[in-house]
Amino acid sequence: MIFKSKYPDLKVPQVGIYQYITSNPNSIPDDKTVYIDGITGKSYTYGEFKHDSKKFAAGLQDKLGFKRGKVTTANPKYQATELSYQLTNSCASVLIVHPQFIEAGIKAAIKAKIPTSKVFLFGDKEIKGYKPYRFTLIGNREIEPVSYNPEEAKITTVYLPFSSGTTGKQKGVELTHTNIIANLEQLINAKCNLGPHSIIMGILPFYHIYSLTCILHGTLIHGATLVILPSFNIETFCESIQKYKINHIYAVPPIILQLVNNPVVQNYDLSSVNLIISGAAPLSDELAKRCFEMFKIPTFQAYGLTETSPVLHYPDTKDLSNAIPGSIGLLVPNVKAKLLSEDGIELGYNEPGELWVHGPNVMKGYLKNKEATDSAFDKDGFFNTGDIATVDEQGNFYIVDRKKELIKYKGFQVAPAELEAILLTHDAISDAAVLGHYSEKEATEIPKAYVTIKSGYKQSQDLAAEIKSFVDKKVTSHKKLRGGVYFVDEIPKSDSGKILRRLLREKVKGNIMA
Ligand code: 4UV
Repeated sequence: MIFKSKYPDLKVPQVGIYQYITSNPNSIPDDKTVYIDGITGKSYTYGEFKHDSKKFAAGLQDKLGFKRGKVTTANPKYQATELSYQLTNSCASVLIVHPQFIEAGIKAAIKAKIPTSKVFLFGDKEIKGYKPYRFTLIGNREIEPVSYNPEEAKITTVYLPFSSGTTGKQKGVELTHTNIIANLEQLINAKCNLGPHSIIMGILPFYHIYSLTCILHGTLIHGATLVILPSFNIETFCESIQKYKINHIYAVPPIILQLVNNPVVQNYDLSSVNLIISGAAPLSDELAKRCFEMFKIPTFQAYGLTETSPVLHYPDTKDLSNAIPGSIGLLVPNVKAKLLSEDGIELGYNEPGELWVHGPNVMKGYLKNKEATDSAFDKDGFFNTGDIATVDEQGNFYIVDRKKELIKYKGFQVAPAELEAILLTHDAISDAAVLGHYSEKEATEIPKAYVTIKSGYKQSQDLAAEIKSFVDKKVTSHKKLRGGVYFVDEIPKSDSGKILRRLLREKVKGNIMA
């Protein structure tokens, strides 16, 4: 059966993203603070945000000849090879990089054939001849935003985040103006209790869709204030909550684990917080309950994917007595879903099946990848999430398993195919597969490699350690083989050469030679 959102359908404004986020539905005055740097306390008003974005747009147009198109956001901690893959794949012509990661940025730009004159820095300082974008790319005039007619808004890509989808390497996800605007409207109309009263914690990375839509754009359309921290440190996190009286936290499960386990938390007053939303990876019931018991902060899950802009499910946070621990909440407005059995049969209530969804927030497709796009959708336009879910009679959904290859380390995507390709370049390895294993201790999955080795090589702890370090040096921190490297006799494959991951998982259970 097809499950429909319980909320009334809504009409999505068909305009450009800038017009939408500055449409000011809550009549916020220009001098209200929108962003606060949680470390320095420096703040920006709604008025400054608008003027600066228009000047930046003028700079991009006047100095670099930018036309309408798309923006891709990348993990600032990427190694050069990872970044150059994304730069090349997205046909990037300019790179703005954090000064801390300038070495990798320059190497990646050279590999992706971006001239060094088009590499700029965040921040205020010039380093090695590379200039801050703020000094060079901010125009002297304010440009009026490009206006989009409804058809253009629907088909023009505005953001290009990367995701591995159900299989293979990372792919550019084409999200249109309408996709993002639809998702913000869906969030507002799904009884999310956010508004001008909200002071939101900005700890999650803005290059990831969760933060890009819900936090960065969400703050603007709700008329809220966002306190931004550069990285997670439990003391700074709690100090900022206390200092700025943060009342809404978007989190991932390992942050909640730190809150309940780290004794330093007791030194701070967290009483301003009235809701924690956890997403990007499964949150155990037990952890959510402990957080509520210890701090009296209601802690619930939401769910979504990069490909769905991202939010698909959200709990009823206006009336939390309706929200169910363990559930990811209700379908947001305008979204239809179906749950399919292994044989493609549509299932009913309380039957676990693969979750397929349909809605205005679902991506246009994967950039320059028709094959992956075609296989992500069925003939009725439903998109395959690759997750296994159930739904109860009240419309609450639960994620019970994941069918796709993806591993989530602390909410970050790890594509097994990418690590497998690196493993196969090691001299000793004849075949390899990477699986995710759940670590209760860290409240996250961790990637573990299984390898077969070529004749002439001997299985040993040293070789396993050397292979681990070989991979870890080539990837950003969240992709490291934290679960270790294990030797197996064979990687089970289908006739077409696809790794049979479930079978491998069964085979290695309690039977591993390391
Ligand atoms: O593509 P992605 O990296 O996207 C995300 C999105 C996270 C969101 C989205 C909307 C929210 O409101 C929110 O709070 C968080 O992470 O990875 C998508 C995959 O992550 C897993 C699932 O396997 C998706 O296909 N995932 C995301 N949220 C959950 C989850 C969850 N609550 N429980 C279990 N798995």
